[in-house]
Amino acid sequence: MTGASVRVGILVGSDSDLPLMQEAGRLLAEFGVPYELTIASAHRSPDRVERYVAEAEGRGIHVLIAGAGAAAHLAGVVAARTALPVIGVPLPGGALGGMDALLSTVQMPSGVPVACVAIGGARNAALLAAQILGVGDPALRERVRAYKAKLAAQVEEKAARLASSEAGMAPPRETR
Ligand code: RP5
Repeated sequence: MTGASVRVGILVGSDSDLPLMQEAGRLLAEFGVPYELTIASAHRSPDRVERYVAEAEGRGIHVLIAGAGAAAHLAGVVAARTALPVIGVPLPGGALGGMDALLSTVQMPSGVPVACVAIGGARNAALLAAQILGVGDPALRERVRAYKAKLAAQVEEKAARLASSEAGMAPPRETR
């Protein structure tokens, strides 16, 4: 999804991050949030990152999502260059299974916040972006509310299914 009305810019450090981070795009599309996805590496192409971030606000982007693995400095570098909210997604795949990316993303110095989601948490990043945009967009906020209501309904349904199965039966009184 691209165009003049893009509201969320998703950056990934490498094309190897795409399969996971495309999930964020899919969820934004479900919410009807125009987004774009591009590759820009804090280490391999710092000029491209800087250029993208410098232009983002002027292009109407309101939230930036940065997904990277290993020594994941992308979200922090983006946050250093903008007053827009930045959501970092630490990605697994490095030798440390994402712990490296998690710590690199979350441990920002005071004054330069990154809203860091869980390792591989691309969907939550999209959801958080939608919630941020929803502050000024009641219709979008309603769509987020409906999404959460659907999650709750799914839990109710699963609990009901479990309760009506043998495994979900209350244990006999004497074993409690
Ligand atoms: C990071 O290094 C990228 O975000 C990616 O997760 C990781 C490995 O990149 P490639 O070597 O697969 O391009 O900068």
